Amino acid sequence: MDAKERYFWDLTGHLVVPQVLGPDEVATANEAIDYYTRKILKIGDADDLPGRPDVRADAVVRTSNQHPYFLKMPAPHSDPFRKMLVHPQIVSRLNDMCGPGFRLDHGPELIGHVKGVAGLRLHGSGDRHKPHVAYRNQNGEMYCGGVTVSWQLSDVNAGDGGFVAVPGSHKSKYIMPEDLKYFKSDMDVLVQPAMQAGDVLFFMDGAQTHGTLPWRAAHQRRSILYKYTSRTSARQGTAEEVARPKQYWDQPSIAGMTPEQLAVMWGPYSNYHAELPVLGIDDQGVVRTEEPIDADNIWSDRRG
Ligand SMILES: O=C(O)CCC(=O)C(=O)O
Repeated sequence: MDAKERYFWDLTGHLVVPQVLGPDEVATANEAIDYYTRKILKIGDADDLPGRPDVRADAVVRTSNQHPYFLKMPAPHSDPFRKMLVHPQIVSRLNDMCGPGFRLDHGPELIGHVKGVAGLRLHGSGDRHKPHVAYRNQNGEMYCGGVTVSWQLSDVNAGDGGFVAVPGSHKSKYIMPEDLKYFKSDMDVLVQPAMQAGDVLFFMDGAQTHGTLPWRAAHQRRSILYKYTSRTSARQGTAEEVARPKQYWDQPSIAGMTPEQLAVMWGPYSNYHAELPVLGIDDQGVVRTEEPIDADNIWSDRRG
């Protein structure tokens, strides 16, 4: 990362690096997505596939970030996505952004919106405060718990829609107004970066307020998103799957435990919903399990 990039990243919470992939590399990755799409449509029922990709007519408009299809496809189809995973242009920047030892937490996922597909409301920016994805800068060293790297495999022109952010919101001290969250007012603070196929977008996923505008262009959006974290952040992905005490510990360690004891035996992951018990203390001073607040479920109130 050079001084200009560092300044822009720290100031805004996102960064576009132009032309990381050449036209041939973009074409190869797009062919692999076409192959994947044909395969799914041949299977016919996307509901039967892990993660239930969102399919409209002849397009896969979104895959689940819990299921890294693009890393799993048989070679050579997975090759472009495995190269992207540790591309030198990504590694050099993530070493600065997240610190050495960064790792893939979940993804890669495809956002392949076609004209008219709805967006996703604004989210992130400390509501609720999530230390595992927050941004800090101390003694000139930056640290961000969650950075998403989004590879553009088709152009995104001004006004097309797609990724949108509130630059600087990772430093905001106030909760975002509801009108802004649901795009009822843009308050002149929203930016939808224009990008070309081959460009790469980095954004502070969780720290910066961001979301998705409905896709308005005639061509399909093709972004592949890799969700990285710093070494010790655990958001979801495999961490979520192995977090249950019976997976995370051996049987003798947890056999016969009370629900309260079991509550602290869950492995680390932070994008939990209602499944994870948390501990509280009741009026009598007794430790009890409580349901956590389901504050992360942005999908439950998706808006156009
Ligand atoms: O690229 C986009 O449309 C934004 C995706 C997003 O909101 C997310 O990955 O959390």
